[in-house]
Amino acid sequence: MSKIGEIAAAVENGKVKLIEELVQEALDEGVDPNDILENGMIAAMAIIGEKFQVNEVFVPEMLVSAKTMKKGVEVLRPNLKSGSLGKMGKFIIGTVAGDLHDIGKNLVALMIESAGFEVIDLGVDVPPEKFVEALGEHPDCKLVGASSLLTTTMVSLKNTVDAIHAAGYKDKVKVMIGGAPVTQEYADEIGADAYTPDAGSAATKAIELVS
Ligand code: B1M
Repeated sequence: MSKIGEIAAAVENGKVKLIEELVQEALDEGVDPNDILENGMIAAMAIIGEKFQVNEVFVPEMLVSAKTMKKGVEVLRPNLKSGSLGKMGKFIIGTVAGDLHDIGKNLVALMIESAGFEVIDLGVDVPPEKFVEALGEHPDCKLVGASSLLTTTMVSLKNTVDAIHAAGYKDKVKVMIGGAPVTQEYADEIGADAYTPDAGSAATKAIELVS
């Protein structure tokens, strides 16, 4: 099995103790960190999602896979970074109210940071008013990112955009949204400024929005 295959299998099977060593070995062998992320870890999480849908795995297994992926990303982190911290300005990010998924949000945060932004991460299950509060604490911040992984929490994206606009930030702050069930169409419908499908394109879009 290839190294990437071994990494994917470790995430899929929740081999928390093995993952750091495997990722380090792959890096030492010169495997591209983006390849490890996309074709190893993200691909494995997609398989876990499919298995969950057909009752082949359950929440505890999803949790262990998530924990494994997080450990793997920590080893990758220094290899994915490139930009100099904060030169592009601030970026407030969070997973919206009612939603506890944070792997995608963390990857977006990592890529945004790599693009040179200072990231203010509000965590998961973030109510709209907390996004607004953070903007009050960081008046120089021009970008907010909100993530949703559940169809049931997409409405929280709308509530977040509405709250930011109602607080008077419509012309000062751009809101970017994303997450597996989110689409460009939905972004247009709720008045978000941008939708991007993945972490890499989120970083590119963030740069575009402040340039
Ligand atoms: Co959950 N879960 N989960 N889960 N989970 C999904 C999302 C699901 C699709 C699985 C399935 O049924 N196939 C399904 C949602 C179905 C739906 O809404 N239609 C689901 C469900 C149902 C649930 C629960 C309700 C299960 C239950 O309790 N019965 C529950 C809800 C809890 C809650 O949030 N209130 C739940 C719980 C969990 C765990 C806690 C066990 C765990 C999360 C652990 C954690 O995050 N710390 C978990 C996991 C791991 C998953 C799957 C398997 C993997 C998610 C993931 O990390 N993917 C997921 C299945 C799947 O996604 N295929 C599933 C890897 C990650 C890199 O991708 O997050 O999509 P993703 O991020 C991508 C892009 O979406 C994008 O960039 C990222 C990287 O390129 N992106 C953005 C994300 N945010 C962005 C923001 C942007 C731009 C791009 O701009 C700001």
